[in-house]
Amino acid sequence: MSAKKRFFQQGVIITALLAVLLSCCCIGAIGSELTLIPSAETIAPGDIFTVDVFVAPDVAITGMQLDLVFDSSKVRIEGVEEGILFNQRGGDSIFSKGIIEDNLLKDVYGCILGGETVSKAAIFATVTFSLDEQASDCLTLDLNNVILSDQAGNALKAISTGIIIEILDNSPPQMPGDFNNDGVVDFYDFVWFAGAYDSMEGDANYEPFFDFDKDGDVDFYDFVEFAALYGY
Ligand SMILES: [Ca+2]
Ligand SMILES: [Ca+2]
Repeated sequence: MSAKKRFFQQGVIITALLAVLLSCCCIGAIGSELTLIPSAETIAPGDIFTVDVFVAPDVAITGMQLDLVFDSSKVRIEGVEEGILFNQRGGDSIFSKGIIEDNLLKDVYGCILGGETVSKAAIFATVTFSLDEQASDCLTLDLNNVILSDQAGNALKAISTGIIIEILDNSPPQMPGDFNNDGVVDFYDFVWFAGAYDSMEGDANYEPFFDFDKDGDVDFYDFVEFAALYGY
């Protein structure tokens, strides 16, 4: 291979590497990412659960605010707590839990006192919800009006993603053993049964329909009765 050809090939490789590096830089410049992280993948009517607002800053930030959009016919907000985002370095911060208006938790904000900044990803706030006893289908949560700011008070780009959480149907089974009411007693029902195994009356995971012999607990004797229904 001639020196000229080798030089040309090296040039092509360097150009390609620069293009990849530049595209990576551009991805990083999209903005800080906000993600909602629920404490459970699925929830059942009456459940209390939490949702973390997780922030991954792409530049150093000193404050932020947001609104959380929820369906007040399905959930009620029980509390809002500050996460460690703005005091992860040991400094002081101020935090406002926001105001609840219809389907909106409005103006949750926080910032670091004393001009410090943070750039390490962490939880900004944790919201505790209780799901209504009549809630069904699914629950959608979204972030709105998100503003992040730097040390000088400039607004920074942020992208946020909402979530949809499945709501389990815990109405009593129409047919013994068919806990999810889909017409068959199969592995999915077994998973439900397993979740209640070893529970007693008064426990959060106890339901009378798992307690086949009605003696106040869900144990091996109930499993034997459930197993006899399996496959029907
Ligand atoms: Ca079933
Ligand atoms: Ca029992």
